[in-house]
Amino acid sequence: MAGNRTFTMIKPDAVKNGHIGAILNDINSAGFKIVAMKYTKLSAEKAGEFYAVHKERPFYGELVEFMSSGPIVAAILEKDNAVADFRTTIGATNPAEAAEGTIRAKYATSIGENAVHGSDSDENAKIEGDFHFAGTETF
Ligand code: FUP
Repeated sequence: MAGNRTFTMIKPDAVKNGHIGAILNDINSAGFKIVAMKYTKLSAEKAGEFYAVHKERPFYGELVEFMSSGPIVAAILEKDNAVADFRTTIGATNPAEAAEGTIRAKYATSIGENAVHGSDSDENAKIEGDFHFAGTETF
């Protein structure tokens, strides 16, 4: 059965470009409830740990540098079928391929600086949410 929680980050590009409010509004309009949220900044070490699965990929160094370059908004979201529905809401990794109206189509600038993260499985949603939030910060 599909789980009802996913994890997201509003990435440094979208924060810097002033899109936090618009993106949170899109998230709420798509039917997601925010059950945890914080405005924070990842150290290079923490960003490297978060994206360790991509360690061997050619873009890993740039990805870690970018994700630790400025503040982010991290959040846990709740909705039926959260992981799949949120990936539909954000659109394809490459904003040039993201469907019209999706968050990445509207706010992302490139495949590397693509405005938002969305977990790709229920298992990773749990791991990623636990990476950023204590149980006492989740409601
Ligand atoms: P997604 O699940 O859509 O976030 O995409 P991936 O897990 O494939 O990639 C994670 C992050 O790596 C992307 F958000 C941006 C970065 N990336 C690149 O910089 N270049 C690529 O070719 C692919 C991904």
